[in-house]
Amino acid sequence: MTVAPTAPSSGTPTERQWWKTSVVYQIYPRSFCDSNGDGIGDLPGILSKLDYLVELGVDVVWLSPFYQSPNDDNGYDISDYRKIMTEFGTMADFDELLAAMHARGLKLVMDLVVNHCSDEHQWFVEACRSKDNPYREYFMWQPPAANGGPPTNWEAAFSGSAWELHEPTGEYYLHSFSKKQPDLNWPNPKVRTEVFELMRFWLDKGVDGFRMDVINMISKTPGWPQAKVVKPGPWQPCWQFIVNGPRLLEYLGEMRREVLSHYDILTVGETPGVNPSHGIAMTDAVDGPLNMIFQFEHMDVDGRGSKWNVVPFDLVKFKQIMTRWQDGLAGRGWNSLYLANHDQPRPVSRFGNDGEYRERSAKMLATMLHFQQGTPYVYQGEELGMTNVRFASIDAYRDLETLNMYAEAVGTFGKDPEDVMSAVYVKSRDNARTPVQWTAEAHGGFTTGTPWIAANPNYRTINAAAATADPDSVFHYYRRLIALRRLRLHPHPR
Ligand code: TEU
Ligand code: CA
Repeated sequence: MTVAPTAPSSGTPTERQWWKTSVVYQIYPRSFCDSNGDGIGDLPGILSKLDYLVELGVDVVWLSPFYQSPNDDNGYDISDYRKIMTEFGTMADFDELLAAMHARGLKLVMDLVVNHCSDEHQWFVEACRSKDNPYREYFMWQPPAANGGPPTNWEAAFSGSAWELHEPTGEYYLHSFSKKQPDLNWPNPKVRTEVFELMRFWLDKGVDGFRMDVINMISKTPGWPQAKVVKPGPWQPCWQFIVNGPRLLEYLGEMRREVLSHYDILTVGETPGVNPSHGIAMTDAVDGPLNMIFQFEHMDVDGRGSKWNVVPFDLVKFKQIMTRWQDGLAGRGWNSLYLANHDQPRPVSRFGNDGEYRERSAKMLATMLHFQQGTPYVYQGEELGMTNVRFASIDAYRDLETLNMYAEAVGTFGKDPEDVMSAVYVKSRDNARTPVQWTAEAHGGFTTGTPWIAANPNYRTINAAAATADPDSVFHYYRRLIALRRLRLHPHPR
């Protein structure tokens, strides 16, 4: 399938492929900077820190979702794709932020979450009214199994069954994540049309691309097969059935024809469970629908079967994985380069040493990553060498993936709470979601109020104010690393 891109052909190849020579900075708005003292990060807070990002030298900012959401999964459960989340601000705040970014030469990439939406989205509210409602087939419904239970034994990524019974209409709906995140039914062309229209809404406002949440889950294995029993309990891992389905490239090709090829944008697909051959199919320089993808093989090196079954990470295996992706995509596709994001533990704690050698290992990891071929991603606070957190009690954690796992492990399977907490300390997504540490003041200067999640107590020594004042800090090392890449890749500096 060769789709001739109709992207604007102006500019030199490098300018047309600016996403290859850029460094992307990811912001998780909820934890970045709170401007109004309600303890929740917001769009004006981001606006106040743009000059910090310009000093760091990044080119693109990826914002995790800021659409209207009940925040069951902190914005990855969208109830209105064309409204700004109340806690984060207004559409006027967004327009001001986008203009301010562009005025500084920064591009803005949004998080497109369309494998699922929120159960509070109007589409799902309508779909639940009756089995023959026009929106019913926007979602994936199945009748109960013969025993009255869920259609398959599939486990949701956030624990429990991947099916929820909607009693009034007597059918189950699929939710790969939480039960408040019903999967959208991509085989329905009306769903694809709705998605393409919402993408154009934001692209026509001037945004510069999308990070596409679990985009390789939009095509699933048909026929609802049962998953192999590999662990105790009724629910079994089903990743093999929910990623890389038979129509994935068809849907992405349609998205490219209908939307992506008409704009000069960056597109990166988040694609768990892929190997380099998937990477080439999705990012092929000629007819790949996406610019690049996030693969997860190097994120799975310290978990056996599950992220929570922690094993020491194998450095040789880590190097083999990075090499396989470099060699696999060289001259064919394009790699994203990342060690951190809002779902992953802090790299300096996970792959380095967050004690005596914190700064040195943070610099080592950055060097290893930024000198590979691909587009590097810096996650908020990574440039400060921020570390994992260790809250004394599960009550201080906020992430539903963590809380659901703990409740199931301790409540259902009777596991020792201390053993479960030892996995939480190492792998909870909240390690990446404690407030960015701006100063040594209360809560790291993130808020003048009470933060929605406690700050890491080490903000007193690890913070942006100290780092930007110290020429030998991790921050200035990242700044020099990014500048060196720019020198090498952009013969004509900005
Ligand atoms: O994450 C998808 C994904 O693969 C997750 O299962 C992730 O690997 C896991 O949480 C790691 O522990 C995306 C978003 O990045 C995540 O924040 C969302 O919760 C999820 O999709 C559902 O939208
Ligand atoms: Ca706020």
